[in-house]
Amino acid sequence: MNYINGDTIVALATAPLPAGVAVIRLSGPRALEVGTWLVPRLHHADAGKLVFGPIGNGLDDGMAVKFAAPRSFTGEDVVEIHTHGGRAVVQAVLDACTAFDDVRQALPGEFSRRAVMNGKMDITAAEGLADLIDATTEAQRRQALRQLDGALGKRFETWRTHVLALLAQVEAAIDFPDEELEVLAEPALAAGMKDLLADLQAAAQEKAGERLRDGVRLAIVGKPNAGKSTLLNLLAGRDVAIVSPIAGTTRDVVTSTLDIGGFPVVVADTAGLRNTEDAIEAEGVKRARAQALAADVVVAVVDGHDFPQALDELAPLLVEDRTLLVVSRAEMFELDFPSKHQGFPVVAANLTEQEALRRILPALTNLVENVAGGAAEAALLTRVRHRAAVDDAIAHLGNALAMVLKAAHHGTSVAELVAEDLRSAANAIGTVTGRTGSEDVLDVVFSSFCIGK
Ligand SMILES: Nc1nc2c(ncn2[C@@H]2O[C@H](COP(=O)(O)OP(=O)(O)OP(=O)(O)O)[C@@H](O)[C@H]2O)c(=O)[nH]1
Ligand SMILES: [Mg+2]
Repeated sequence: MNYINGDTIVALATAPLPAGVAVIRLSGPRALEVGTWLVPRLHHADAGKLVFGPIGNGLDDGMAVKFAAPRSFTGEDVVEIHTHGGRAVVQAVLDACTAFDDVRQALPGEFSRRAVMNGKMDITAAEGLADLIDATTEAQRRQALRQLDGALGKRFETWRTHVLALLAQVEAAIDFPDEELEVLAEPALAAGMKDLLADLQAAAQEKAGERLRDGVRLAIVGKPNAGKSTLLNLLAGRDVAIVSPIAGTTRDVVTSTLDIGGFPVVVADTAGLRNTEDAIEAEGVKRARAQALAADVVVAVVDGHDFPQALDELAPLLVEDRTLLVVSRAEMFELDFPSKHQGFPVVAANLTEQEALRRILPALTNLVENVAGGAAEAALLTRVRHRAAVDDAIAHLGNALAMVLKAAHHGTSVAELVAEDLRSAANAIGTVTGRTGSEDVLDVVFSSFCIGK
């Protein structure tokens, strides 16, 4: 099925059934008519005011509210019907709605898509809304809410306005061919392009927004029997991985998504690193190294008896500002371990005791904050889509700048080409908010949303 904007759409907007209450949302030209047919008391109700009454011809008793276009979430006429959250109840109401001509089940993200089409919000805000619904940690919630409030959209709009201002300067050169070279040689033009390029390049370097949305990747590595799986279970608060005194227990990568200091972290426990004849274990060791290399944060677990010599072998996997050393079996030693080793923070603990968390968690939260911190306060790029658009704009703007600089030297007539690249840069940036671009962009963005959003 395709998105057809003239249709009236209907879907369950609340959680999977059965539930205490279900909210069914109708939006489109026939929403008021269908809603009023189902709940006649809506007829004389004020917009935005709940009315109580029978629903359909004896389908259920419940409440309903109407919003008249354009003052609604989607910008169209909208009716929301609150029923009891039983599967049969909801199905009966949906069936009653879709029995009307031109009323159909909503497609994924179609309510949000219509809100964007009708100018109620831009695409980044709709993405923020989807992220807010999916947010599982406090920092994710803050980032999503900022994006929903339009902070990221504003950032992209500022960039676009900047490109359009540059474009206006270049178009002046096209309009007055005699002065073309002088206009292009205007220092403010190249300087403006360089500034914007630097801004976009800095944004393309940001990883925190995406990490916060998708989860920081943390790998636990170390030699066999060091206590890696014990640490994962300690962090998770349950038995995620098998723990045993036999070296080589963990062979596969075992992951668990946890909330560490308000940040979502995908923790990967890995096979102990050693040379082994066992083909399966060897594959596990290979995967462990790959995990560590791809990780944002590495936790190296070292048995106190092997500290610090066991670290020599791990050295290639340990990165400055991204590594925590955890010394296990610390209870077997009288003397304290140093708090730093080769610049890496060290936490020594008995990993079989809950108490160890008190020292490990703050140290881990620090590292995770290095990766994803700040994202909740600033309007950072949160999706590959955003980064791809910025990269695209950088390429076009870079071309334009190169031509402007060359024009001054070689005196070739390039204003048209420069303008073309600037237009492409503006378009690339505009696709992120939906200011430019085709409906295909909307299709791609909203198809990953849930039905009812
Ligand atoms: N006394 C003590 N025992 C620990 C500590 N940490 C882990 N152990 C024990 O050490 C053994 C090995 O722990 P695991 O967590 O399975 O070790 P691992 O690093 O995952 O080992 P592999 O999966 O084989 O690479 C288990 O018997 C744990 O209970 C600690 O801090 N103190
Ligand atoms: Mg293990």
